[in-house]
Amino acid sequence: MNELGKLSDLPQSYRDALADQNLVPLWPSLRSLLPPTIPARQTRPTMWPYAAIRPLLMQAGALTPIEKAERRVLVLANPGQGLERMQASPAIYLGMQLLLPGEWAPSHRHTPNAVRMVVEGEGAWTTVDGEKLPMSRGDLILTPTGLWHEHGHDGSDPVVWLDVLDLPLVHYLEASYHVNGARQAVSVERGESTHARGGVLPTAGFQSSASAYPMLRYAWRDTRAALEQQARTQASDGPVQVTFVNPTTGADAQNILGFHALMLRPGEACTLPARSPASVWHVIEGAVQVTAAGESFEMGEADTCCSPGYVAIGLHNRNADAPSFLFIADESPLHRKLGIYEER
Ligand code: GTQ
Repeated sequence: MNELGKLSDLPQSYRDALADQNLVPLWPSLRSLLPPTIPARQTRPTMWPYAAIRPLLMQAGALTPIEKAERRVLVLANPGQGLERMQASPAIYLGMQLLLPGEWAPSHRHTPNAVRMVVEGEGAWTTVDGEKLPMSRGDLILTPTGLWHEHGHDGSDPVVWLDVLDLPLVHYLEASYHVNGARQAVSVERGESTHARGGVLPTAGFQSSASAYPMLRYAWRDTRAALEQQARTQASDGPVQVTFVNPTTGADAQNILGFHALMLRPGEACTLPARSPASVWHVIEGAVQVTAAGESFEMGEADTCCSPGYVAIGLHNRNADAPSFLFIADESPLHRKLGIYEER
């Protein structure tokens, strides 16, 4: 490839004259902005073992009362991006949030979209847009952009969940802000919304569903049953995977990040093709070896890892006699909407 001129090839007086006018020559940076064949990625394959997070999160519970935190979260930061940037990948923020019995994380709404993947504990709930959603291990709770949400806990043991937000992207767009609100009046108790089951909707008005986000809670019991059902009917030539979608439109559940659940049959191993979006992998049940960009992680329940885009992902169910289940978050809706989605 043609060697391009460097900044140091230019006389200092010329560089100073450019800078004075807020001008920059392109050619010294052209190859790093548009590298050959494959993008440069700062996202480093990284694993965050739950056994390491949990004691530090419980310490945060003792050190910082909820009133002093609003959201008591340890952020899973990618060292390749720099810890201070608090991002797992270009568009994905991950946090492990702790709520202790009796605590309340007050109502607010913000521009970034969030979801919660419940990791541990019973008795907590999130109220989203007046709908009180119970939180149990493996449940996926949506808090889409602009919707009021608050968290509470009526149980007796700590509750922990994984927050997944598109905060890094929205922040990069200079569009990230929040608004605080009063405690919400609950209009729908215990997550029993009319959209609680995919495929059956209230007849009245179903063609013009008022809500852009008709389904806010995806119970793990139902997701797991869907995976097991698919495993029975799908030939065993690849892992069984489902995508969390908006039941009214069939589109991705949220606009920017995609969410999926994957089941590996007992002992199953596979390689997923290299895809352009970065991704996050979280073990809901079982034990899985995840391999990405030359790194291998032995992941047990509640462990989380991430991978940059454009690399193949190897998965190996370490249980020989039981299935394993993963929750996946990725940047695929964003890549598809931007027209940059690729599989290699
Ligand atoms: O629970 O609303 O991890 O607003 C980061 C920002 C959680 C939340 C986070 C948030 C929340």
